[in-house]
Amino acid sequence: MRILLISSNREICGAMTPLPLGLACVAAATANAGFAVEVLDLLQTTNWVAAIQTAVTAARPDVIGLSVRNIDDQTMVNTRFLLAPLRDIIALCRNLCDAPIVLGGAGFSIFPESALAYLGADMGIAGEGEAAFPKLLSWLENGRRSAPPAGTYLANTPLARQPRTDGAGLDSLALPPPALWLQATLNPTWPIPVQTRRGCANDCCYCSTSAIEGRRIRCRDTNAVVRWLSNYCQRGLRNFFFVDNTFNLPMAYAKDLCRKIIKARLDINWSAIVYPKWVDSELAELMAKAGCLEVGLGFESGAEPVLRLLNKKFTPAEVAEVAAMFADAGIKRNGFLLLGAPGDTRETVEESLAFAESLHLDFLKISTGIRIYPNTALAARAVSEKIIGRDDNLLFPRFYCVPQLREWLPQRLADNNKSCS
Ligand code: B12
Repeated sequence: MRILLISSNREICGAMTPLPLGLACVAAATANAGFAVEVLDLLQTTNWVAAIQTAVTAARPDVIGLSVRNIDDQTMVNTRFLLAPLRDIIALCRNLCDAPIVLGGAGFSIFPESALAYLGADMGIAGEGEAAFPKLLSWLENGRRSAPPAGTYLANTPLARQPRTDGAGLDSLALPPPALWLQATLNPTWPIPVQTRRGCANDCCYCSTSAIEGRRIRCRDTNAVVRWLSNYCQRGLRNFFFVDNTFNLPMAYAKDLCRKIIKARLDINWSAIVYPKWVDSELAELMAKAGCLEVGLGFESGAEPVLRLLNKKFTPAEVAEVAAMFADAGIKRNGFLLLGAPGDTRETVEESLAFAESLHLDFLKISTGIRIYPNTALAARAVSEKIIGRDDNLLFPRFYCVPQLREWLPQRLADNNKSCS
């Protein structure tokens, strides 16, 4: 069977542009299972229509796999819904060939039923695709004679929510070599995404990660990660982004990884996302020595009662300690605030803004309102507070914001900007 895998994301965000690592992982696993695979990344093309026409004509696919990453930009004011252009991609594929279209990816995993219905594809897989996609291909190849493999959602077929399909340890899943997914014309400023762990058990009340990666933390062998990184270095690529939800957890694993990167003298630069607790100065220093230039610190609030309602396990004092450790190690800190969260009042918002300022961060992103994802504690709260209805289709972005702050927050933040300029 010939398989064409298309990454549909066309959102370029400067030096942070996310190359499609997930699709590349699925491609590597599919090729290893004996299928003929071609990968098309629409980010790395200038004319997506021509690129799809050329790829479909050349590959003559029996199945097309399409990754669905972004649903929207998670911004409450003037929200951008990013799924509509995918309908055009699917329509074009349908015009060019009869291959069934299979969806997968982070955005799809959060909304399998509603994304499948909205996009009008044939089927989809929620969760990780390395094991599930080749199984689905074999099922299609064998004429769909048995029940579809676990984890599959079929169009127009009401199914119970499918079980997660990620039983395997990460070391049994292939890592994609550069040639499989990076074109020769790759923009050298875009970091190569690296994933060393999956799963997060922190249960922040609004977060969708457990729908995408599960709650169980699974780690890849650090030697394999270092070998993988050095493959990219050999191609002259030295700029990476660790896409792990929390680079610092488990801390012993993070230290081991940094030590091995240092020992291998890879001479790389990278950024990572850090949970602002469970960091010590040894870890911050090891990260700096291993090439970390910048960390994202999603502390979201500076007010203890709000942090508790968000189900954060840290206090503002711990965030300040962690921020200082990274500054001392020479690592830049990007902070994130989510205002209008459960429990927020004008006073807690002022507290959070003052707290963020006290950290002397290198960059601060302030969001107002929190994107509501299905099956989260925040969604249940939003239903009970009548911010959303029980049956609202959350594929179409809805935001939690304390009603009394909805009007005031944008004005307050505009004042903040004025006083900064
Ligand atoms: C790291 C990250 C970033 C980094 C990316 C850095 C980089 N260079 O790659 C940064 C900070 C830049 C970023 C930015 C944004 N992000 Co982001 N990001 C993530 C994060 C934490 C990890 C993504 C990742 O790389 N995973 C690793 C790979 C291996 O996994 P994967 O892609 O999911 O692939 C697996 C499966 O999904 C599946 N699969 C994938 N493709 C396919 C295809 C088929 C056919 C099949 C069968 C299976 C399959 O198999 C793969 C392997 O198991 C996710 C949350 C999460 N835990 O997933 C959010 C996430 C993807 N981001 C999200 C968003 C919204 C954004 C932004 C729009 C935020 C903003 N307002 O700026 C931007 C968009 C950027 C852009 N231009 O597209 C949302 C998307 C959902 C939504 N509401 O749209 C997520 C899910 C977070 C969330 N809120 O839930 N992001």
